[in-house]
Amino acid sequence: MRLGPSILAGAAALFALVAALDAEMTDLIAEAGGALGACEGYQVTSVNKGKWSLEANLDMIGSGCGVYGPDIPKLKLLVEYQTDSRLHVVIQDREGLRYQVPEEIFPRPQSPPPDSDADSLLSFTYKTNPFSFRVLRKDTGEVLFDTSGTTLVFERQYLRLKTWLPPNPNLYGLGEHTDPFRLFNKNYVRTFWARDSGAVPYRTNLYGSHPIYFEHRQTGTHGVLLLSSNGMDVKIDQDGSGLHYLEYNIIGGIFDFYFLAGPGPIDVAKQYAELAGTPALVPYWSLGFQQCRFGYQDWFHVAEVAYNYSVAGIPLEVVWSDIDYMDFRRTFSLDPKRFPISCMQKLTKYLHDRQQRYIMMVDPAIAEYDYRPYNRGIEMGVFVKNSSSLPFRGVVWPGVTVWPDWFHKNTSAYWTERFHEMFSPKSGVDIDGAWIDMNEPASFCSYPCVDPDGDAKRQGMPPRPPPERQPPRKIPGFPENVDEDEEDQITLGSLTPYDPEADSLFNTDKKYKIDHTGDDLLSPPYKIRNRSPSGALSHRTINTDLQHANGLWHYDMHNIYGTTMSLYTRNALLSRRPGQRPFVVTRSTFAGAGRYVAKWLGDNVSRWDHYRASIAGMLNFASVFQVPMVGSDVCGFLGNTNEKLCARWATLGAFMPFYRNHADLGTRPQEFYQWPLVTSAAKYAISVRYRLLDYFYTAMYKQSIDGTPAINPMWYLYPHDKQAPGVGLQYFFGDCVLVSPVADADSKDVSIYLPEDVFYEFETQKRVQGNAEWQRLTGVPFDRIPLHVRGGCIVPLRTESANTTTELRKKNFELFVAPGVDGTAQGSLYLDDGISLDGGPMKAHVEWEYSNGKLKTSAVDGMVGLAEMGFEVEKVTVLGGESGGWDSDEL
Ligand SMILES: *[C@@H]1O[C@H](CO)[C@@H](O)[C@H](O)[C@H]1NC(C)=O
Ligand SMILES: *[C@@H]1O[C@H](CO)[C@@H](O)[C@H](O)[C@H]1NC(C)=O
Ligand SMILES: *[C@@H]1O[C@H](CO)[C@@H](O)[C@H](O)[C@H]1NC(C)=O
Ligand SMILES: *[C@@H]1O[C@H](CO)[C@@H](O)[C@H](O)[C@H]1NC(C)=O
Ligand SMILES: CC(=O)N[C@H]1CO[C@H](CO)[C@@H](O)[C@@H]1O
Repeated sequence: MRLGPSILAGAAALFALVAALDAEMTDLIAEAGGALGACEGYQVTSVNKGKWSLEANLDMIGSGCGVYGPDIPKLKLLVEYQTDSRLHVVIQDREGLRYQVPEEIFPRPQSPPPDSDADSLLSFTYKTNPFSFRVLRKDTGEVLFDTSGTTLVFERQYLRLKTWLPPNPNLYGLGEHTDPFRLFNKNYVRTFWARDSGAVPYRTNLYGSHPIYFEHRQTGTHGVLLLSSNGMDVKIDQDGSGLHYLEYNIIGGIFDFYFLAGPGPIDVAKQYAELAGTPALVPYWSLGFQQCRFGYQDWFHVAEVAYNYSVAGIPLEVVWSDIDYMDFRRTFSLDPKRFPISCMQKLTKYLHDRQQRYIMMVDPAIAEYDYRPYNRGIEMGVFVKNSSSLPFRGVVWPGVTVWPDWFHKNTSAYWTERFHEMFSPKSGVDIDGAWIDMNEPASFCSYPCVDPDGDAKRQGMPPRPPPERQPPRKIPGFPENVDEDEEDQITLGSLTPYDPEADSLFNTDKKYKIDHTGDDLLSPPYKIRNRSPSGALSHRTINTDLQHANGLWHYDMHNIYGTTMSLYTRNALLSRRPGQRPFVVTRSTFAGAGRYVAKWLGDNVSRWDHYRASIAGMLNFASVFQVPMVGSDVCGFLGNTNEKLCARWATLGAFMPFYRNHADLGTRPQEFYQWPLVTSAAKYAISVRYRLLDYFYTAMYKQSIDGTPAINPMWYLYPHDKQAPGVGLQYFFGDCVLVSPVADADSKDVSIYLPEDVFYEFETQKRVQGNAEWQRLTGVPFDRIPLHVRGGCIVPLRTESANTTTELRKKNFELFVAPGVDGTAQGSLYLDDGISLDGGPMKAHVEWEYSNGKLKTSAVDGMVGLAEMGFEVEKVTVLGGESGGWDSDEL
């Protein structure tokens, strides 16, 4: 959730804002070019070569150019061949006093020197005067990265480095953004600065920072990570002679590059996972369908949604509460009238008895108010402090707030204690997962935030409580109404004591020494294109000149605040239910966040272009950033959705990893049961999804093991296809099921691209020959989505769907065998208990191979077969019949 309250005023105002900001975005690139031309760069003055590494001193040529503040005259270059496919290149100050992304948040890979007969796929070459370098493919000499176009600029608050790109480069990644999956390669700037960014114009900065790109060529794919959390602009353009380039413009830190050799796209994905960390495997239930809304105003409302879903016969796995449940919007509190603890306990029991789950939102900002979460924070000293050593004050939903400093020694214990108290299964609300929002961190206080009290008042924070609670409704099966006047609170007496020593990772006295003497941390000379009215870095977040308890400055680590919160929240959930996989969904992420969290794409608008943009968003996170548990607010968040859009989105969302319908306060209700067409779309899509759920869970499992993507863009599976790199609206769910959503408003037609391969329509099982051409599908009903099974695949399915994943897990299996061009097919299935961190005592992993009309089954080493888990394959269908077409009763 969302923008400031003024935005809630209406969609019209919102779109006007978007248009105005768009208009400003014209001349992106030209500026300061002349002055930078005078920078002479650095020269190599000494070199020290090891077997697998190289160290060199770089000294500034001349007296420097001082374009955006003082230059740093003495640098150090470090080059390491870390594995056969990974090259590490660092350019930093010789003293080592500059900020680098802390190890705690991005653990560096252990890199034993490659053994003597290992060989690197990459090679590094450099020029000494002025210094520049290239990274090449060793076997072919193909240049992948080449900084010779401009001199290196390394100033205290501005770093520049540029690489040449091939003609019309295929670039992906560099998020978070809402632009096409294949990035623009002209007149394009990607800005990295986490901000609360609901419904923002395209081409602007969003909630998260993932400074990794994949570049795909017919000769191979490679990846480049610039490990930096500093604010930056990455400019992608063509120079006067038509040569493409990519240029980093960073306002601090160092150059810390990792080059990943591929050569296939999936190789690069796995190499990135090896570097950034493989994603946490999510609980099986979290793949079920979920419903949320800002505006479920009391506990009856929540229960009624769950009840109405079952009346409509639409499976619902999880129901969510947005900030409505809080007392005056204060994090870690319950509205005593609308969400009293005794009722919340009845609600969670009701849901759990029906095999359903409950998730609640948690914001990082803590209200400055006399209640335990604030008082404990003061006692434990955990809030971010200003230069007077007093908590920095800003404004969020509850009015004036302060923020946890994740790098304070006590914060992990503080945060876990909050979860123990508020969400204790015995005396609190027994949630099943946590939703963390506003963690860029967002503030409603406009920079400079000199009068937070006044600012809060002017914006009406906290908002008046909603109108009196509706009279309690009778919900069959739901506990009888409780005493209307009951105003109870969570009692703190019966807490399980929490042992803060249990998670000691950040519980250290480690202090960083970063030299920022003389730097302007609020308003650095180079202005990144932060999309805020004033452009100021600290606008609507906390001030960038604040120092965290471990000595790091917010200026440098702003972009990792949300990921640090993610890690703490995961730990807090782990300590509530030890041994069980936590489920945390976040808004702000940094490189490597997939190790802890799932991600929803933030505050989109109920519009067809946002429906389309959700595909690129998902592909970025799942296939490039290694945050595979990702999805959009199905049917759209801001503004009113409509029946056709919601029906299409219900079917599209079903083929994204994280599947949740969510709407904004004051918008029309959009639960899937609200319209017959949407009900039909949801029933169909959920039943297909659920039947495929173990197939997809297997894909998520593989990604958690070695980074093999669970969602694949077309070009990952067809890297030599010439058109695949530009296919942005079709993708593979797992690596076998091609999803080709109808993309245009109110249309029943879609052009789909099929590479040269065999496919089978999922519904009709009809064989379709792809011939590297676009085909027009017509008359796709609004409650259907075109799906194809790729030839060469064996897809395991549950024999039927179910109302919850608990019931689903009792069903048997059947196989779809989709013979490939050569008549063979393969597939696999992984099964475990779906909830334990280690998968539980018994795990099955089965592989199938089909050739010459015969099916062979084997169990993967160390795992059991299906029979041992109590399942069998009831039916095997070899796809390729001739009948079919869409349902004739068109909707
Ligand atoms: C549930 O269904 C009833 C009956 O159609 C309706 O009156 C009520 O508004 C619905 N509640 C919600 C939360 O959708
Ligand atoms: C799903 O079905 C099971 C078994 O019939 C039942 O116990 C459970 O209450 C149902 N849950 C929902 C949400 O309908
Ligand atoms: C940590 O919290 C304790 C109270 O629980 C407090 O006494 C101590 O000073 C805090 N530590 C720091 C470094 O603020
Ligand atoms: C620090 O914050 C306190 C409020 O917690 C405020 O009174 C004080 O003026 C602030 N100091 C500075 C230097 O901004
Ligand atoms: C801020 C924003 O626009 N967020 C999301 C809204 O729409 C698309 C599609 O759902 C997402 O990709 C955006 O990230």
